[in-house]
This record gives sequence, C-alpha cells and structure tokens, in this order.
Amino acid sequence: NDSYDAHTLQEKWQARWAKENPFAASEDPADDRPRSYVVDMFPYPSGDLHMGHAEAFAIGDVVARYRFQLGENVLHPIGWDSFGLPAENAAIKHGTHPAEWTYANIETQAESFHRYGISFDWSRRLHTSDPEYYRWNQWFFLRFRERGLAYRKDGLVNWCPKDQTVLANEQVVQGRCERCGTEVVRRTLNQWYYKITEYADRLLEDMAQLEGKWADEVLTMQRNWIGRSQGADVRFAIEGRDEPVTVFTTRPDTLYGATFFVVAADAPLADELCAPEQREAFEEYRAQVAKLSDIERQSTEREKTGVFLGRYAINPVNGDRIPIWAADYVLADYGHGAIMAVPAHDQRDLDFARKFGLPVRVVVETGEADPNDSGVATAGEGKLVNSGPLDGLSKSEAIPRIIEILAERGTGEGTINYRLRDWLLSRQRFWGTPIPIIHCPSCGEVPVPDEQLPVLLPDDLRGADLAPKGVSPLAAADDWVNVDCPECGGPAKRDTDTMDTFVDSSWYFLRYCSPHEENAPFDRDAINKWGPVDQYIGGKEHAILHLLYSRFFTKVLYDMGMVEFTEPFTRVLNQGQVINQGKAMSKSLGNGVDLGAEIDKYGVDAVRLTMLFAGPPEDDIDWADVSPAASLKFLNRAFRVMVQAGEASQPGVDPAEGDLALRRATHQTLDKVTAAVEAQRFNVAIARIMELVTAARRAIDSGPGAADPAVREAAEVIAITLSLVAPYVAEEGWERLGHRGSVAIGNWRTPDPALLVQESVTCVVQVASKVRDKLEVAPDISAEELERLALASEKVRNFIGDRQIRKVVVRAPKLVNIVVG
Ligand code: ANZ
Ligand code: ZN
Repeated sequence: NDSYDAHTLQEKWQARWAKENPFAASEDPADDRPRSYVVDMFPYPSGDLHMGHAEAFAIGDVVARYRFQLGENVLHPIGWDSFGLPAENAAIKHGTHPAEWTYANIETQAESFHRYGISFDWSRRLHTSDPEYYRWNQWFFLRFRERGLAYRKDGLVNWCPKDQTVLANEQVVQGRCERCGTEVVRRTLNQWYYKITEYADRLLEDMAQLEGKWADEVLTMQRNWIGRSQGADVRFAIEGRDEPVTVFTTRPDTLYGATFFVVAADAPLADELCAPEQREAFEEYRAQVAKLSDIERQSTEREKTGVFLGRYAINPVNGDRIPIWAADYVLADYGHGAIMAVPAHDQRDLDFARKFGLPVRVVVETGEADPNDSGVATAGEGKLVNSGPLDGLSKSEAIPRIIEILAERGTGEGTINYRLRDWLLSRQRFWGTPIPIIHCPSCGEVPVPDEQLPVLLPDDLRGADLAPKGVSPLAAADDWVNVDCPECGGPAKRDTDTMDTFVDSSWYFLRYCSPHEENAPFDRDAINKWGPVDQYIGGKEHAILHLLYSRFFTKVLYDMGMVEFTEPFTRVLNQGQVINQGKAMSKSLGNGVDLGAEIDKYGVDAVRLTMLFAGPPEDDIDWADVSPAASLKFLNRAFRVMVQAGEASQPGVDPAEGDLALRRATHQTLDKVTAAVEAQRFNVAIARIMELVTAARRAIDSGPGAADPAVREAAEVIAITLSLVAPYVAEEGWERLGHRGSVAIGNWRTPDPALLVQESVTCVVQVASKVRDKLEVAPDISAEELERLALASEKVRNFIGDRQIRKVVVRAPKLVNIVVG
C-alpha cells in the first residue's frame, strides 16, 4: 500500500525511539562532537497539551533535530513548571491536594509529548514542585540573602482581592489581575524582594551580546522595562518643615523654570505636607485617586486633576517660593514621588498649569512658539534664558553646569533612575517554594541552616484549608509553623509565604545539565560544558519577565562563580500564537481547536507540518486559514516516492549515474533547505521539499523511472530533510528505502557544489528538419519559453522567410522543430 496510516507509524516509531533512545545527550568525556543546547520554555501542567504547545514544540524540534542531523551532541531536555495557582484553585474546588491535579496533568502531557514525537532526552525530566528541585530555590534564596540581594520591606503592593495574593507589577494588566481579571487594589504588606535593581545597568549593558540574536522588539521591551533615566536629584526646602524634599528630574537645566511643585497624591508625603485648611479637599481628592490604575493615571489624554496643599517649596537656586500641589499624574513609587514642575518644557506640567492658572516661564529658547500661547511645551535644544549663571549655555552644557552648582551648595547631585523595581517574591499561597526563614522573638530573622533544607511543604492541607484568607494557608499548619529557633533553640515560627513561581523558571535550564545532582543546584562542569543555552524557544508573552529574571539569576550566579557566562540564552526565538478565525482561542468564543482531535484526524506529522508551513515562526497562525488535510496529502505523495524508490533500487547505488536534472534539483533543494533552516524560515524549507517531491514524482512517472539512481538520491534527501518536520513518515520512508536505524541522527548531507552550478544546455532549433540555430538555455526551461526563444532567433526567422508556420514541436530543453508549409 502506497499511502500510510499515521497512527500505526506513530506507535511503531514511538516504541522504537523509546527502546533505542536516539535523542539522549552524551556525557562521555571522550565524545568530541560539537555540542548544542536547545531548550523549549517548559510547560505549565494546566491540562493536556494544546495547539500553542504543539506549535512551540514543533519549532523547537526542528532546531534540535537539525542539530542531531548534523551529527552534533545535542541536549534537548523537558520539564514542568509545576508550582502555581491553578493547581491550588483546582485543589480548593475538588477538596484535594494540589499535587494530585499537578502530577496527573504532567503525566497526561508527558504521554502527549511522546505521541507528538519530540526529540527529548527524557532522562533529564524535572518538575519544579519536586522537593529535589525546590530545595535549591531555598538554597539560592539564602545565598542571595547573604549577598544582600534578598531583603524584606514594607511596601505598597498590588493585591488581588479575589486570589487574595500579591501580584508583581507585571502581573497587573490594565489595573486588573492577570489571572482572574479582578480589579487590583493597593495594600501595604511586609514582603520579601530580590534586589534586581542592583543589576539594572548590567542587564542593560549585556544586551549588546544579544543584538541580532534576540528579536529587536524583545530587546526594546526589556530596555523600556528597565527604563534607565539619567538626571539629577534636587532638594527643595519646604516652608515650615525642617526636612527638605528631593525631586528627580531629567532636566535639571530647567530648574529656573520651575513654577510649582507636585507630590503624588497617594504618597505619605502628600499627607504630611498638607496644611490643615486644605485637609478636607485633599482627602476627598485622594479617595478619588485611589480608584485609578497607573495606566489611567499616566494617560496624557486624561484631563489633569489636583489639589493645592496650602504649602510652599523654595527653589534652591533662585529662592523662588512655589506652591505645592498634590496630583495623580505624579506616581508615588517612581523617583521620589515628587516633582518640580516646569510647565514651559514639560507637557504634563503645562496642561496642569493651564488648568489651574499657574505661571509658565520659558527658560530654554528653542525657536518654537511660546508655550504660553501655543499650549505646547517645548522640549528641544536651545539656549538658556532667565536662568542666572546658565544664561547663554546650550541644554547639554547647562545640565553638567547646574549639577556642579547644586553639588557645591549641597542641594543636589547627578543621579540615575530606573523604572525597574525590585522583584517582589512573597506570595500568600500554598503551592510554591516555602521561604526558608524562621522568625524568632529573640534572634529575629534566622535563615534555615543549609543542612535542614529542603523546608518541605506540609502534606496535611487539603481543599478548603487552601482557600485564600489574606495570609498564607501555611500559617494554619501549626505543626509546620512552630519550630525551634536554629540559633537559640527557643520557640519560633516559620515564614509562611511562598516564592513567586518565576523563581522556579529562572534557573531550570541550568538544572537540566545535571538534573540528578544531589549536593548542589547543578554541577558546575556540566553547566559550563553545555551552557549557555544555544537556542531558547518560547512565546512572546515571556518577552519581559521570565527572560529578565533568568538573565538576573544568571548574572548573580556568575558573580558567585557558579557559571562562566553572563547571559543564559544566546539566541531566543519567540513564536507567534495559534489563533482561530482571527481571534485567540477561548472558551467564551467557542473557537478552540483541540490538539488531540486534530492529531486523531490527520496524524502528528500532518499537524506539525501544518504549523510549520503556515508562515515564519514569529507570525501568528490562524487555524481557519491552513489545511492539515492538504499537509497529509503532501506527506502521502512524499511517502509514495520513498516507497517506490525503495522498491526499485537498493541503498548504495552510485547516484553519479543518475538523471542529471533530478540530481541538480536534489542538491539545490538540500542547499536551500539548509539555508532556510539556518535562517529559521521553516516554511520556506518545507516549500523547497515539496518542490523536490514534485520533481521526483515526475522523474518516476514520465522521466527515467523509479529505478534511476537519481530517484533514490532524491527520495533519501526527502526522508532526511522531512525528518525535521514530519519525523514519523521520514523514519518509515527511510526504512522502506532499505536503511536500518533512525534517519534522524547524523544523516544531513552537504550538496555537491558541482551540481549547484546553474549550467546551460544546448538546444537545437530545426526548420523543416534542418538544424538552423543552436541556443544555450537553462536545463529547466519551460516549453513555452523555449518556443518563444526559438521563434525570436534571427537566423531561424531568415530561414522561415515568408513561409507559413504549420506546427512547432518542442522537446525542452534540447530540441525545437518548426514545421513550415
Ligand atoms: C522637571 C522636568 C522638566 C522634567 C522638563 C521633564 C521635562 P523619566 O524619563 O520617565 O525618568 N518625574 C519625576 N518623578 C516622577 C514621578 N514620580 N511621577 C511622574 N513624573 C515624574 O522622566 C523623568 C521626568 O519625569 C522628571 O524630569 C520629572 O519631570 C518627571 F522640561 O523634571 B522632569
Ligand atoms: Zn532565636
């Protein structure tokens, strides 16, 4: 039978791979093949694999399988990001333990991965919710703390009232909880943080290593997230208060143009500065502001609002007495939560000044219209005016000069500000890594000694015990919470918060290199042998957080001497989404496509090929626009070519004796597929394989026939190249071609340069059966084109003269015969 049964093939080759383990990375020190480390972002076990996984892992598998084909020693591992809220919510709903749901889903996904035929090294499988894994989160926490990189502080945090937990800024989307959509509120809590801000500059500088290897878009997002601003801190004295108030400004050169002062309405400072007669107005305003999200607050569209606090600040350079206002366009947690307002040169300040009738003073002459008249603040270059010692200087001269003056007087200094905040670690939930700290009434905060790690989660909490209460469910586990202080032996309590699960995913790719290491998070030699990850593959939704945290972790570990590289991922490929009918798949829209059903219908290979053929990997795939049925049809055509070639000839025949045109097509395909795969244009690679299948088909049916050595050569190249995208058909085809062993390893071929040269063929043109001209043409010229060229020949036209052309016989590329009468 010439067409294949996908499911039979899948079972056959899965069993074979399971037995022969062809995708295991070699740790043999004598193995000197080049090494490749390919990692797909590990899945969260939320249920079975879905279409998004299928796409991401199909892409990662092309990358890995290509390296296998090149004969490299490839590390392509898999694991699960298995801590997190959904497991906990499922446990609450069903009265169970989160582990039940989690590990059941992991098994389901693992089985699906096997069926999907990804080239994983299964021996390195890890789950972040295993104590063998999360103990090292705790170990890292203690090391970070020793380095001053883990600390506790009271902070205003984003609080989801529904999930009853803290959210990082990144988990708040347009003022709402990323997971449940509930409006987020602000709340003060004592929380653990990782001091990622200490690495802000290195996170920026090291991006130079990633230029051209990560998407520009992702690098820009990271840069903006870190948000480095160079400027100055300036201290303003406050009338009737001993303490000055500091502001951060990127334009200290405009200091003489400050005509009022603004404090974030929700900062404690506003409350402190408010004069008694303004108290009532202020409190009313503050209540109104508390309802807004940061995004709304910073929107330039919104009309400015604010309230006078009844106090004045003194400009340190000219002694001007300027009114202090509270407003919502100044944020409490950026800079110092207060600004000097320069309405002539800052649009937000100008809008505010015009709304409340505050003065506007131009201090930089830019040649643009006066902001007083135009309502448009001027931000360009120019000469300073109305600015005492700065008059006549350009903006770039004035900035260092004013910083000097401020420093001399002790009222300011140059500084750099970052938008990046420290990484909020604490979560008041159960299903995560317990923070290894003990709180002792006499010794204070005591780290759990290394030899007592891991601090295991208690196993007696179930269902309703885990329901959100505002404090961690762990607080209710008395036996677990109450411990002896490791320092004084007195009664003490464990910290009951668990870590943000982004900690788990910040170093799992390091653990893969030595997943069974018991005495350290990873073996240094192993990680320095394999790392950094050569190619990382995952969704765009992780462009900021996960990648930034992983970069931070890697840098800290570098400083600790544990790794020899400063960036974890040499290349990152962010694939698009699989959507349906132009929209993200969702339950509410009812446009979800079930991966299992697609595979049942078309088989793994056709589904994978469809994903990869749809477009470049970065683009979204609309499942309504693609045809897995057409993919299956193509794979059957490819399969028939392999089967027929296999029946007609044996491995080892000399291809040099084969049909030259087909040989050229084969080698050109090889050349183009290689280039396309290297450039990660997998759709282009597939298009080239399709052309070769067509050429081979033609050679079998109307050319030299299936037994021609060139047909075998083409069929073998089809099996080899197809193995990257449709591994089951490729394996079976390879076997039908008479080969033993897997097609997947070390079979890639280099094209013969001699066959890549576009050579010409001599075409004989006859008029009335006599040779009248010879044309040099491309070997694959079409009949139409050849006829056109022949009839255009000057010599041929002369011989025809005024006789009538009765018929033109074309045998491309070698002969044209013109019959005249
Ligand atoms: C005076 C000034 C004059 C400013 C001028 C700008 C232009 P980036 O680049 O984002 O760092 N600012 C400072 N703290 C703020 C806060 N907590 N909330 C809102 N705005 C704040 O922006 C720094 C500028 O944003 C600072 O420089 C300050 O306004 C304002 F012609 O100071 B500027
Ligand atoms: Zn103690």
